[in-house]
Amino acid sequence: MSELASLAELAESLARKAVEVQLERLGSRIRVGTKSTATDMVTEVDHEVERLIVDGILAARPDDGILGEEGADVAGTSGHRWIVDPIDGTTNYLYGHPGFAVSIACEREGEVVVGVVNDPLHGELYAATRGDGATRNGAPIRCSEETDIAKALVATGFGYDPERRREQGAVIARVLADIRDIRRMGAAAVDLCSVASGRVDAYFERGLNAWDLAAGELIASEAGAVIEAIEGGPARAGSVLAAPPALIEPLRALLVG
Ligand code: LIP
Repeated sequence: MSELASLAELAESLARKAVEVQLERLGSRIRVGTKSTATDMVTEVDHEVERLIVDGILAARPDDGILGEEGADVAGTSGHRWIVDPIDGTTNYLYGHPGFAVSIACEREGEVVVGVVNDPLHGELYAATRGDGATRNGAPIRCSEETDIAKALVATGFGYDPERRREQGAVIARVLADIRDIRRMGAAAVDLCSVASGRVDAYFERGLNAWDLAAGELIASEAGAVIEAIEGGPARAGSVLAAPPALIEPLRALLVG
């Protein structure tokens, strides 16, 4: 088995175990805390799932590095680093609302080469290996071929900080009349997989972290989407725009206005 295939196999098996715990604890009484603001929630299940994934990675690959949303920070010596979001869409998880997932990516020498996003309530496991395309539940997926921005269904998200939300709301008010409609799912990893499968035509958001994006960006790009920063140039955690080639510039023009 190639190294990429064994990394993909490990990511997929951990993502399956992770959603078993998510579903087991869904709707049960769980401890909840807050992070950056009173609405930026973290649960004991976020921590439990992250621990499960970290233990699984170190058991299989003890020299790898790990970066996790809930604090995992392992340097590693192998040149490989895993980027983990145990529950992307924690607010949805707490409400039992569809649109949460586990997101696991593996970087080799700084480049993401494997990505898995497992969305339990939709029963969808998305996966990609760099250069090998993207799949949903094992079947190949491709992004939308929409070319008309006025007919584009666009996903986006909002931060937890009130000032940032005010700015993000103003952007929506500005672009809404020039696109088909907006979708707000509540989890960047799920949004990027929606772009990858053509469930939406495009996605953009500011102010995210590497763990929200790493796996989803590889899946969307392997499905044919272009992933860049909203202002242009390579995508970065603080600014991401994902769309089929024909929609990138028209959507950028609306967003940077
Ligand atoms: C979420 C992101 C989402 C964003 C939310 C939140 P979390 O991550 O995936 O795109 O709009 O505000 O940041 O906090 O659920 O891991």
